Amino acid sequence: MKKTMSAVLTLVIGVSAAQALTEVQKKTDYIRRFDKDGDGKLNLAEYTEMTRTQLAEQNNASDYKTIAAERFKDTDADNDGSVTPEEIVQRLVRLGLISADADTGLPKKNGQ
Ligand SMILES: [Ca+2]
Repeated sequence: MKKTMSAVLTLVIGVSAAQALTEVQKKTDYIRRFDKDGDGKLNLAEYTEMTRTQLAEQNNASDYKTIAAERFKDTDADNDGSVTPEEIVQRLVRLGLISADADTGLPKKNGQ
């Protein structure tokens, strides 16, 4: 998993500040907790569980399935039915929810 983590950080933040690196790293670690089958990405069930947990932490868990489905669709950039940590982090950066060096231009996915 370390190799993938490194690739994620390199792709997502480029030469950005250490603070952004820490933020992306923390988020990626958090996302990986929900990868129950260990394939390196989240399917809808795994993503839904992550969303349910996040909303529960925010005391807003009533409609987590709808919210998860909407977010999952927005996150799954290549429409393959699973979302990678890269796709999740890129969405969060796009929405301004975490910081990264957006000026370098973010890749659409980790293709290599
Ligand atoms: Ca998975």
